[in-house]
Amino acid sequence: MRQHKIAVIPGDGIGIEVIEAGKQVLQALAEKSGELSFEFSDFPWSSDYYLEHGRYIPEGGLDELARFDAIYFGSVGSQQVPDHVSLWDLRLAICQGFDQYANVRPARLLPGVNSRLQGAEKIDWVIIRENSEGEYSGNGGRVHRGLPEEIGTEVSIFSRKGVERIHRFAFEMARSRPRKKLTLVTKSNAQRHGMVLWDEVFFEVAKDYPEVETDRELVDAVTTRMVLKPDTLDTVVATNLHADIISDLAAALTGSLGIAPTANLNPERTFPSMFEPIHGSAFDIAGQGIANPVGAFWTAVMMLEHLGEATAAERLMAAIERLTRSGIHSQDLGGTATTRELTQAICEDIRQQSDQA
Ligand code: NAD
Ligand code: K
Ligand code: MN
Repeated sequence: MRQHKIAVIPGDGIGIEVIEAGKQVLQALAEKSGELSFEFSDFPWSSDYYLEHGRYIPEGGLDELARFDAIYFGSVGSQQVPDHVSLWDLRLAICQGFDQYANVRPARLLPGVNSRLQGAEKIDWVIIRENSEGEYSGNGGRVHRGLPEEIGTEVSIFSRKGVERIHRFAFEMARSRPRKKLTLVTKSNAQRHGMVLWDEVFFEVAKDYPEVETDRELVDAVTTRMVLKPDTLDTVVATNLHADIISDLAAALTGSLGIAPTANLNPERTFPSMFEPIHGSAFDIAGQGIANPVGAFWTAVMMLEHLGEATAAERLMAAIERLTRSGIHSQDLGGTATTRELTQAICEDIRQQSDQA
């Protein structure tokens, strides 16, 4: 029996609903397999926890998390706490504490899902988001607070080491995919220091990957290319901020923010990696039981792949695709199915898959 210890942090809003759904699906996979089991440990770290305790992560919390094989995360963000507090004190504290510098965001139109974009069926992208530096390095400040002279700075810091490791990761990803194509996205015309470093290091690293075809695009231009020529992109590497934005666009072009998964990876595996749907707490639909759990399910596929459970990952992805192809959708995709109905349908599919599947 292969056992995986999973730290579960549902967080806030629909994060709680979709992660509960994801756990049920993982449990169904374990039962189906008979050789695989999950030991889930729930952590109540959320905005409610913060309002009660004054912090998102208790003393020694990261050390406790470090013992797990992976972290399954929902969302953090509440109307009672400023977003910059919740983001930095929980999600970014984990990403940075565990050096999860590679954020991987696949985008692909699932069968049976409608996109507003013509030609969206050609989308098959992996966006690699640098996850530790740049605009999110945490440097900057405010002086002359409250005065007309007040200044706020957001200092974006890139190190050669940080840039090189994300480019290497992106080249490895591009090489592992059929098209072996990597697009560098920066804004080096306007951001003439850090972004120029990105460009330079990219073409240095490219020399080690002659089999990977490369090109480059400015971040504003790449948004038009994503819409007008989606089939010309495959693997994309971009900074923390730029990739955050273009990956939400990618999710919308492939149907809904509710579908898209992501992995925050510590590629060296010194620390656990963290897996989450890309969406947030969705205040407008939280508590209604109608959130789309597919993003959390696809996230579970990425977590299974990371844990070396290729068969279970394939089984789950096949079940997700059969579900979307059948036309049973949640409201964000124009359907009426609830989170629970979609979860039950996936669990049922897994139970009924033939053992050869
Ligand atoms: P959001 O992703 O929560 O919601 C944006 C829109 O997409 C909403 O209309 C929502 O209903 C819809 N949506 C998102 N996920 C859905 C799903 N699974 N099913 C159906 N519809 C879905 O983004 P937001 O409104 O910008 O942020 C709300 C809160 O979430 C904020 O506090 C924000 O900071 C936080 N947030 C957290 C994360 C994270 O934890 N990684 C990511 C994004 C936003
Ligand atoms: K999330
Ligand atoms: Mn985002």
